Amino acid sequence: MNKNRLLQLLMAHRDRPVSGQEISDELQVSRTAVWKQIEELRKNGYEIEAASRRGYRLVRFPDRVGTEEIMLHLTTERLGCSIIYNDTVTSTQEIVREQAEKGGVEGLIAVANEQVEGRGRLGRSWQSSPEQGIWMSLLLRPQVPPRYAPQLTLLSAVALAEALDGYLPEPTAIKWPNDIRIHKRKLAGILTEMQADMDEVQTVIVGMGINVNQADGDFTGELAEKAASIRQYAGVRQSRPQIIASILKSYESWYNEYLTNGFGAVKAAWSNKTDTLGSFIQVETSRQTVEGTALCITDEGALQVQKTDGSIQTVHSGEILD
Ligand code: BT5
Repeated sequence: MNKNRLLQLLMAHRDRPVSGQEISDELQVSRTAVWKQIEELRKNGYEIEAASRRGYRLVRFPDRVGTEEIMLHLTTERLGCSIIYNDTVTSTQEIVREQAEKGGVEGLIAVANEQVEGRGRLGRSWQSSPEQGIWMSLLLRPQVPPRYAPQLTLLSAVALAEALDGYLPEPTAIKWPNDIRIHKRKLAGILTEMQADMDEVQTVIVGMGINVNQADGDFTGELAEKAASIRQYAGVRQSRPQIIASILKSYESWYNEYLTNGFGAVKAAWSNKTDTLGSFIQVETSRQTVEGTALCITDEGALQVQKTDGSIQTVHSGEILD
């Protein structure tokens, strides 16, 4: 018997118990097989209530981000079509890179419960402790010129921010290029890594790190002041597989829009959702620190800054100092 079909059935009837007979009719298996599978699910951490004679009711999911748990919530067509779950990895970026080299399909994702070498941009590290967050990488193969790669970074921020807003009492804001913040604290970060030849992008690996269930006191050191989790604002623990499904849904719809109609709608949505534009900022680039008012993003996804002398400088990558 396919365990997913049993889970899907229990999911669809979470408001009432489903009898063993009903399950066995629906899935065309014996009642003993149903009972065995229920036991198997319980072993995997699903809490299933068995009311005498009335049947089974799914009460609680395990807090796992395994393939099966994610698939239960998925409503996408392409993104998440292949899911690689590992309990502990160095970095999910590495898992997707290996798959990309072996010809992995667009939409493939790698998810881990813990990363021991989670990384941010420019060699920085990303704290990815077990159980508490979503550490996920997505493989894309967009057919666009390499100079458009920053557009995908901004697209990722829009898709992620929009999905996370569904779990929070107040909207998030994007800090250029791709930090998702609430009350100026970092809730999520995005790392976009690209492989390209002269005129076309081969693969883009989008890494997303989202703080989900950390409680007060779980962020230490520099993160104590800078980081936040969804739980801290929503007040209760959240289901990580459900959030993953929401992110992929939002991502798929923005990605389809981008591939069909170009960057226009993404640019508008990003500009609406950022708290960077209009502010006086200092951006550290690899060569210098640029100071001025953040004006807008260009059609290629770079940031335009108007300096105090009135001149305008375009910044392609860098870090805005707080
Ligand atoms: C980022 O870099 O924000 C990109 C983070 C991407 C993480 C994902 S997780 C899945 C995939 N696998 C990986 O190995 N990485 C990706 P950046 O803008 O450079 O920000 C890094 C800075 O954020 C650090 O220097 C810290 O100050 C801060 N930071 C580290 N861990 C954090 C956390 N859990 N929450 C909030 N801030 C954090």
